[in-house]
Amino acid sequence: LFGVRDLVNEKQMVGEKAAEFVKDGMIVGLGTGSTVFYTIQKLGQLVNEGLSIKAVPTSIQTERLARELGITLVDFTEIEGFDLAIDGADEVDENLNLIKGGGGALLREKIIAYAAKEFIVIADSSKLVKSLGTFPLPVEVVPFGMELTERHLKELGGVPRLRTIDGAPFKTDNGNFIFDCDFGFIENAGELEKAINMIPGVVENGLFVGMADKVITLDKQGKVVIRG
Ligand code: A5P
Repeated sequence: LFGVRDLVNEKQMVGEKAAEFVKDGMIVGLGTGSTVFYTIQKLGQLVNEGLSIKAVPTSIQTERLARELGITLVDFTEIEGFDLAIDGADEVDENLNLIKGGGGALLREKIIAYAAKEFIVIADSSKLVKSLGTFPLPVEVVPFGMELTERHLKELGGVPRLRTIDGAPFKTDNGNFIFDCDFGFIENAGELEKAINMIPGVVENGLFVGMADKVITLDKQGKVVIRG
């Protein structure tokens, strides 16, 4: 359907478009992943040319990249919130609800998106879906009692799989684990988001419901469009 080359190109197009929304003096939340990579690179270039922003990264990976590019990073004691947060997504539905967390950074991403006046999502065309749920929903859980947490996720109708890397459990930047959960097509994302978060042991899940203000993506002709 989509060539890998085309998707890379799409990621760059939407990623760089998002950088246009960043204005001088803004406090910006920087997302994680291969799409926002292009936004961060562009911001690095703009900062080099004189743009002045303060940023907070949503992952260790993004922190490294931003530092390399000379973007000023601040911590939470220095700010009260964000003018803007920009991030990718794993799925985006027609109501601009999202599944995120494919890269494992969902908790920090959600904390920052929640605190942002505006949350802009960037997505290549492979991310656009009618209903959420083909991409397994990432759920971050604390290690203590994770077998019980897994059971409760099953009781909600999910099929959880512990995320692993090189044969060992994948650890998030927060020292937690991730269950990638197949819930089939998700009919009521808002309800599921809340129900999952009611399970003790769950830290957060990758459903972002009603959070995205804008989604920057491409139309069928490959032109950048802004929804929302
Ligand atoms: C990271 O945990 C995710 O939420 C990412 O935002 C998401 O996986 C998008 O990543 P890509 O831009 O690499 O597809």
